Amino acid sequence: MDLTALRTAHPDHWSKATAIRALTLDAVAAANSGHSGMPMGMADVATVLFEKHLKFDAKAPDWPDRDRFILSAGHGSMLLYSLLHLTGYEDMTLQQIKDFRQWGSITAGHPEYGHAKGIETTTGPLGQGISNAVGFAMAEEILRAQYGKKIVDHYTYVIAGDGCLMEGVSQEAITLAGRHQLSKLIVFWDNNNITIDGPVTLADTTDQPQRFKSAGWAVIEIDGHDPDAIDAAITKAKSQGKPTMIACKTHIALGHAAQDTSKGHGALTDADQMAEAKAGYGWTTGPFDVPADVKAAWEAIGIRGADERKAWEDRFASISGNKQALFNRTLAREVPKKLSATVKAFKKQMSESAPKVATRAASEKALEVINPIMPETVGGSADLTGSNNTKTTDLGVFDIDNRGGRYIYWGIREHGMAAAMNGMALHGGLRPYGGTFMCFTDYARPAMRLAALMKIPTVFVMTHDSIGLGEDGPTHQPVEHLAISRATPNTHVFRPADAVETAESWELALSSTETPSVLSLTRQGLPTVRTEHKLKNMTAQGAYVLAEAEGKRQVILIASGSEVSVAMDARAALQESGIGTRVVSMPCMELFAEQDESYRRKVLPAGPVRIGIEAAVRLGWDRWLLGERGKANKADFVGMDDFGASAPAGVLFEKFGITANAVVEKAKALL
Ligand SMILES: Cc1ncc(C[n+]2csc(CCOP(=O)(O)OP(=O)(O)O)c2C)c(N)n1
Repeated sequence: MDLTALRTAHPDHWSKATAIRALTLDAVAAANSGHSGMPMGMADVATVLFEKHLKFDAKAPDWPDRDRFILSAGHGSMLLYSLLHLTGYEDMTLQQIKDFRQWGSITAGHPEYGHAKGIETTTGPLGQGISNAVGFAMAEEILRAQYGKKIVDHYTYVIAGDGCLMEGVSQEAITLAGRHQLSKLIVFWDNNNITIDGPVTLADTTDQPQRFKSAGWAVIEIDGHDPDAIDAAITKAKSQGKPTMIACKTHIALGHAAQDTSKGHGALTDADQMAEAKAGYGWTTGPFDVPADVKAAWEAIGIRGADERKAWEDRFASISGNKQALFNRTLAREVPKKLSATVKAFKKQMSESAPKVATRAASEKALEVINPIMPETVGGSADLTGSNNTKTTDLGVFDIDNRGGRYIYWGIREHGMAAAMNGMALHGGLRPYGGTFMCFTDYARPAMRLAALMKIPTVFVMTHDSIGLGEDGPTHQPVEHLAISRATPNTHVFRPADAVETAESWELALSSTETPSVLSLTRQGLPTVRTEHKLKNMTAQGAYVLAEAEGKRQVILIASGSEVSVAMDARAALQESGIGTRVVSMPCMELFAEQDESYRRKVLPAGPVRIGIEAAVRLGWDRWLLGERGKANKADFVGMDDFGASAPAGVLFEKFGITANAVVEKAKALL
């Protein structure tokens, strides 16, 4: 690579891009870890994007109509941190750059949403960012349909590397974006042919441009170090009428001894080689020292969008007060005032009519009354709409000619759906929920984990939540999935027992501002156990006394979901034998764990025999059985300890011993 030619042809551009390269080298060297090569290779693309195209205002980073910039190749975090620092984002100080990857800094190893303004999503797990971006672009389309182009009109730009494109989830994302002609999604592929183990060709020889084209994208191929070509490509990408992939041929670790090698991917810390690279760039200042004129040029880029932002604010002030209030409310993730009353009325109706319904069907009924009052909900399913019961009558279907549609046919793309839903939640203004079978949380899990880590309230509707799904068999019957979901920090797992608890769970999931929810719902019909109407959202406490013992309390049965009615039947039998039995419904362990000790003690007092009942593995239950004043010789569990089987649900519950009789026997054995 002839650096001198690049430098002399575009001196201003060169010094700005070099500032990114120099800061990256310095920060990685100071941390003695990190990834130098990717920011050094993509500095030219990023510089042109920020200088000429990205609509943003570094002084107003939350401007809702800003373009979104997503660094899918999150290991190149210093690219993003350099850009934010150079353009003048207030929180991204030089000290933060110096503290790259250190305890307490906002400059984590990989960009983390919430650490600093301008980090639109957490990336690092490859493939997530580009998949989030599809959700960002869909959100933009939906909100543009709702508010008009004057208020919502922005692009989503992504930098993705070979790793992102090799990950399976990227295929789901790319084909979705192509199908929906998301023309405001522009992806830069850092085509450097290098990964950690060596050249990409060690493991992959995909023709990426052909791959994108066959998915319905426009593709532009350029030299990723030529600022004119980059500028022209972005301009062209905006007029394609479909998503565009700009294949940028780049050199990883440009100008360093490790250029074009897999060594260049990682931390380049050798002092002599660094000095040599900087000399080649014509960069003469010391570590972390950006010349004042270069910093000033970057800061001018940082405020380039200020006028446009002010004009947007004027336009926003000119729309109706109601629209403004809705926009602000949904952006703040606040629920409408009507939600509480709507859920209460629904609960009353359910308690009074006491239907026998599957909780997936109850969920649909609840959504039928909630969706019309929450225009921010966006539903969907990964090709299981009729099974997940996620579609309600008023949503309309999101499509090329119906951008205001609020239901998304995600296709058989659980992972892509979950990641795109995260993108929608991150974009702001929408509350996505999407369904698949509980067993396939495995397919969505990397994105579910990131929702929890990012503190965003994505809702995962997971139906067919146990052997209760019956004949589809053990391939489809979750046994370990509740435990896995519950093991994830900052995740609420709701397993409602009936239509009333289902509505309460929805109210909590849709009111959450920082915690994703997993709604674990049944395929099979369940009797209503909450036959007495209570205004209070009982699920909010995580667990509560559903039926009190008559006479001396000798047994406490704790159950969730479909097993709450099993517990109620067991209680009836135990009471008949003169054994006072309390039933605790436990729809959400995490919320119960958050309650005061005094409330938990009231629900689970010391003394009585305790039996947990759940058609799933025991993992996670021992806190409630042995802990919380429980005793090993007075506790037992009725559930699954192996995979299920293919048979009618009723037969399975009998054969696996999840019955009222089994509970009664265990209780008597412990007394
Ligand atoms: C899901 C996932 N798997 C593995 C990794 C570890 N990893 C980080 S970067 C990388 C190689 C990525 O190659 P590429 O995207 O070409 O980046 P470049 O070498 O150009 O910096 C790998 C395997 C990861 N971050 N995420």
